[in-house]
Amino acid sequence: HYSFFPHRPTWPSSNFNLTYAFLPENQLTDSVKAIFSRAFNRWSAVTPLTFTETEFFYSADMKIGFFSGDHGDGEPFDGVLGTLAHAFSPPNGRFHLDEAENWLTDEDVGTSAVKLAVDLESVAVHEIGHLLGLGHSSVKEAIMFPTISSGTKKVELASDDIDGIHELY
Ligand code: TQI
Ligand code: ZN
Ligand code: ZN
Repeated sequence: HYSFFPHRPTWPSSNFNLTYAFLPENQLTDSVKAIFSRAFNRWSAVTPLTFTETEFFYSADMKIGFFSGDHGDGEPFDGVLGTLAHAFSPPNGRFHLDEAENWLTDEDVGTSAVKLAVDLESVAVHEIGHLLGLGHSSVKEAIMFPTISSGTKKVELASDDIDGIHELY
């Protein structure tokens, strides 16, 4: 079953049209940005929320960046595997990914790297759930279930995820 953060934080109804931006220093390719866009679309399809990319990092509601090790928020990344990414509860908007992971993007499908790789879109759909206020779920099919196998793609919201997000928005 789905869960929420303590005190059930959400984005306010005055701000359902949310913006997101990528850390400029990361210089992500359009195909990597498209993966995040698809992940946001999974959630906008089932909520009144919209997500629009902006180039203005500092004023964006949600800020996406790849970092390695200690990056100043008290939650250092740990190299390959372990923690892959983290996102904070609303209305914080920070979504950080561990630069050290072997991120699986559209280009790498079928590569031998698949074994230790982590599917970027799957992690993005999960972390966006956190950005919107969902905690973890006990339902193993749910995107918000706190385990994913290396190299696995899991991007479809389960009915449990949808029930949870409908309680918030
Ligand atoms: N990062 C954890 C996560 O996002 C960080 C975390 C632990 C957390 N407890 C939390 C975030 C409570 C918010 C609320 O769950 S992770 C998975 C999964 C991680 C794990 O790197 O371990 C995914 C990131 F679900 F597969 F285990 C993405 Cl998809
Ligand atoms: Zn961080
Ligand atoms: Zn999680």
